[in-house]
Amino acid sequence: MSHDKQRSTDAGASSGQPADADAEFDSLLPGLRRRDFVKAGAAVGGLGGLAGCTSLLSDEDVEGTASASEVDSSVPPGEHDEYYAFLSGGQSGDVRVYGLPSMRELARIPVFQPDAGRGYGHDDESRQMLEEAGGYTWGDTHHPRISQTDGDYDGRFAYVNDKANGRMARIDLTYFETDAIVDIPNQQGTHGACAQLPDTDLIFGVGEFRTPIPNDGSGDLEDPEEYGSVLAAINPESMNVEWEVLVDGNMDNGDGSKEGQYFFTTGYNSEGGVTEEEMTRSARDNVKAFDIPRIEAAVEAGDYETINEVPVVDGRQDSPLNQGDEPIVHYIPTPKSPHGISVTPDNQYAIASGKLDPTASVIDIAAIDEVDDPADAIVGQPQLGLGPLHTAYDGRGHAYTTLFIDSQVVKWDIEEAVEAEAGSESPVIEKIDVHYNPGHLIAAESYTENPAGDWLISLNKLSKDRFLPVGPQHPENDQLIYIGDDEAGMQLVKDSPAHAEPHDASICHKSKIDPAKTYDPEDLDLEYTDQGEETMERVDDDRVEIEMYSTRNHYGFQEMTVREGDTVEMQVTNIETTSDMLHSVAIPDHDIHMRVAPQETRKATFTADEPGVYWIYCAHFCSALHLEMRSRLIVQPEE
Ligand code: RUQ
Ligand code: CUA
Repeated sequence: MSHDKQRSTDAGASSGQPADADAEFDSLLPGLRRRDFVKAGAAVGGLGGLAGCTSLLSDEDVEGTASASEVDSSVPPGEHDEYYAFLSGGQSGDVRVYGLPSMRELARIPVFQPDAGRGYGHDDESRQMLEEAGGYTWGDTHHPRISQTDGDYDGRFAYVNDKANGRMARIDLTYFETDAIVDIPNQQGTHGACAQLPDTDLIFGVGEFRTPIPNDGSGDLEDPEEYGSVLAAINPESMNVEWEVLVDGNMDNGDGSKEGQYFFTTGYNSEGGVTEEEMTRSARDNVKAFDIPRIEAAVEAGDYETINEVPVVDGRQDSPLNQGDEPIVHYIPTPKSPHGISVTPDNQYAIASGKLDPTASVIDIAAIDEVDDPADAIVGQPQLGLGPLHTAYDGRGHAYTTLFIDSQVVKWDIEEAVEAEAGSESPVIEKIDVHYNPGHLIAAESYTENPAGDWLISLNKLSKDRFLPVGPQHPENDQLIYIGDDEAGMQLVKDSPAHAEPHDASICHKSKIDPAKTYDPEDLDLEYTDQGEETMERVDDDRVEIEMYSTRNHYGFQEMTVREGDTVEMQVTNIETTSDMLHSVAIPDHDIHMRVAPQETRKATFTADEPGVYWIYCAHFCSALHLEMRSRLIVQPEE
């Protein structure tokens, strides 16, 4: 079977969609027909061995699919994984925690959506947080990034964007729960998310959708020339937006340089178009390099306009702040609608993937401020394959880039790419087929200064025929690839079906995260109610306050009687000290499932608006007498 044929079977016949994508791609790249490219690409695949060596192999040798693997990825029953992987949940609005290399899903952390499994959005505090963040029932998480200190994961927090509603959330990694959400003013389509490194001094939200700013109907809504998008800098402690920078064109993904000076974003639609055709017209867009100290100096100097209470600095190309040789934003012309960008672990390069161009652009970070023509900061442009999207690192000088259209991951040599001619394929070491159409990929600790270099996950958008069919919506397929053996090459280890729709991930060694076993009551705002301290009080004509505990197998009150129309504030402490001994307060017909983990106190406020008897019960299976763990809520009819 020729490589070409296989591709069309893989990508075309079973779904139809990628074939269309190819056709589209052809139209975007006149002069480079897809088929020609695949032929050319075939010459450089195979197991090239060590960095930079590429061997010329025949078509047969480059199928690339390592179907079986000798790599031991087994994690026997009862044993623990080596890594935590945090995967975004896309339009499900959550972040998933996997163990690696088993790819077992250990937890789902709800972020932008209520989740009864964890009582999230069911108690007053989390409900209020979701309400104050806009009151939406969903979000679209793409880029989970773990906080760093000194260029390494510190295990304190993870941050993740909401593309749908322009928000950024923080997850506390002591409790593995969302503890803050900011609704970012002046920004729609918060896409890229990343920290200022090496110490997580700022979190950046990258605005993708161009809108009038402010978007309140006051300006000309019809004229796209009047639209803009901003980069938002968020304080990681207070989660307030400190400042924003207005730029030309769409932005997309982002990553920070390792020493804190730059934040990079890719961007498409420098054309400022509003239709697909307009957005893809020009052959070049740009990478923006935001000079953070200069932007902060401009804010300091009062060089901004306050819009929706946020200082907005003008970073457009014709801004006075961008004239002269100390611009606040460098616009580096890059082919064509570049998508992913990531900084190499040694901070030498920022690598942007071409998306609609088969190359990646290697930007020399030290050169950005030296060159007269920003284009000269690009020191390498290897030809990788079709639809390059995202790049990860192994810490041994190799880059790994997803090829969306080719359904492959390509491994290439970064220094070789700098030495080779632009457009050369010689930096390519090998390619491996993935199934199918990968978006992101992530290597263990790739975002730190010291990647681990052993495991890589390719987050594939389509799974098609890989699993039992479950109706028209298929799972995604996150594939585990071993990259620890340069001689043997990349080895596909396992498929892992995923609920819609992981985008990106961060992988962190287990030694860097220290999750709590029980809650520390000191960390919570609500007061602890021990056995014997339970109270039930009518504080008002129509308000009852209850404070009680829960333990195996009962609640502080066997029954609670209130009047129809009462507002009931029910606070519950789980007084268990044993890890994993959860209880909950499920109230039939009141839409409440309040979870209480050991030593945790939560409160839910509700209206008792229908007279009757409601059996409060515990929904976490806690003991043999779990079913008996109940209490009656008696709502007396109004007289
Ligand atoms: S994006 S599949 Cu939202 Cu990170 Cu590139
Ligand atoms: Cu407590 Cu079930």
